[in-house]
Amino acid sequence: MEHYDVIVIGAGAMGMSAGYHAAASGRSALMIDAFDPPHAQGTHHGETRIIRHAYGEGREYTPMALRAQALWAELERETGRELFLKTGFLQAGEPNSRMLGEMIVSARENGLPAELLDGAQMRKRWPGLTLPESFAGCYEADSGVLLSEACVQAYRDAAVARGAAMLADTPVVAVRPDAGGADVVTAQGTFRAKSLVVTAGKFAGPMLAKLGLKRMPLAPIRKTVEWFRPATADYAPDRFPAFLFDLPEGIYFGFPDIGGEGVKAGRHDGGFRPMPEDGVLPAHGAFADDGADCAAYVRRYMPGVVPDIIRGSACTYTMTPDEHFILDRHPDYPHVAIGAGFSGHGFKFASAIGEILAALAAGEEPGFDLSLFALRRFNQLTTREG
Ligand code: PYC
Repeated sequence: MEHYDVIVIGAGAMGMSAGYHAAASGRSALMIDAFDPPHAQGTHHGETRIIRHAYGEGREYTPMALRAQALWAELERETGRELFLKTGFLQAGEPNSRMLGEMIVSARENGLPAELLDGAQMRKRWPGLTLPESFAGCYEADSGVLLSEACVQAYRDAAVARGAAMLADTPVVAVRPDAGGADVVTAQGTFRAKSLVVTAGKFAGPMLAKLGLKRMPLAPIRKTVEWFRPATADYAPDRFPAFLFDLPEGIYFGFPDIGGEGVKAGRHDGGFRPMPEDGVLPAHGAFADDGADCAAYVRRYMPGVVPDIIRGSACTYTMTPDEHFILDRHPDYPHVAIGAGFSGHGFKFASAIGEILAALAAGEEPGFDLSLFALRRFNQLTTREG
C-alpha cells in the first residue's frame, strides 16, 4: 500500500490549495478527486469569484482574507499566471444594512483603506448603476476578482511541481481512520496516510459520515449565475467594480465585463433549490425560472446592460445553519482536518484555508483564531459514532 504524510479528499479549490501547502512544507501528499479539477461539478467553475478584505459577514474573516490575497499573489509569482484582477469592490445597501455596517467596522478595525460613499456619489462614479439615492456604499480599491478555474489549475500544477500526487476521476469509497493515520479506499487502490484533509465540497456530509460524523448540518443547494451583454462601456473592468448589494429584493453580486464575456451576476441569498439526492447538478435552464430574479435585478439597477440572459451556469453552495465555515480537526481523530460548509462565500479564502488545513492536519498551529469555525458550535445537531 502506498503511504503518504497527508491525503486530501476532494481537490477543488480548498483541497488543491491544501495539497500544495502540504507539499510546499516538505510533506508527501496525495490529492484525490471524484472528477478532474478544475471542473464544473463543484463550486469553483464560472470563471470569476470576488475577493474582498473588509468583510460584511464578520470582521473575524478579515485577517484570513488578507492572508489569502497575499498567497494568491505568491501563487501568481510561482506559476507566472494572472489569477487576480484589481477591479475594486463595492458593497452597498441601506445605511442600516447589517453587511454594510460590518464591512465598515471591519475596515476601520483593520486599518483598511475603504471609501464611504452616499447614493449620489455612487451614481456619479458608476453611471452603469442606479442604486437608490438612500443607499450608502463602501468601496475597496485593492480588492477585485479571482479567475477561479485558473486558480485551481495553478494550485494543481504548483502542487504537482512540488512533488504532490494527483488522483483524478477517483471517488473515495471508504475511509478508515485510526489512532495512527487513515486508510483511504478507492477503485484505484487503498492508500494510507498519517493525516487527512477532508474538503469534499457538496459531498462533505456523506464523506464526514464515513468518518463517524453523522448528520452534519450541511445543506448543498443549487444556485445559478447569469451573464448579460453590456450596451455601454461603463462595465469595463477598469471602470466598474465587483459588487455585492443588499437590496430590498435580496442580496445580489456581480462582476464587470471581463474579457468581453459579459456582465456576470447572481443572487446570493434565497432563490435556491436543494441538490438532488444523487448530487448531480441540474444544468442551467433545467428550471423555467432559472435566472429570472437576476434578469429583474439587471433591468432595475444596471441601465446599460441588456437584461436578456446570454449564458447561465448552475453551481452549488454547501450551507451551514449560520453561514460560517467549518474549519476544525475531527473530534476523535485530531490528524483529520475538516474544511466544509463554505456557504457560497469561501472561494476567495481558498489559498489561506489550504494553508490552515495543511497545518491542522500536521498538528501545527494554524496561525488564525478559528473559534468562529469550530465544529462544536453544532454539538446539539451532530451525532458522533464512537
Ligand atoms: O464574495 O463572498 C463573495 C460572494 C458572495 C456571493 C457571491 N460571491
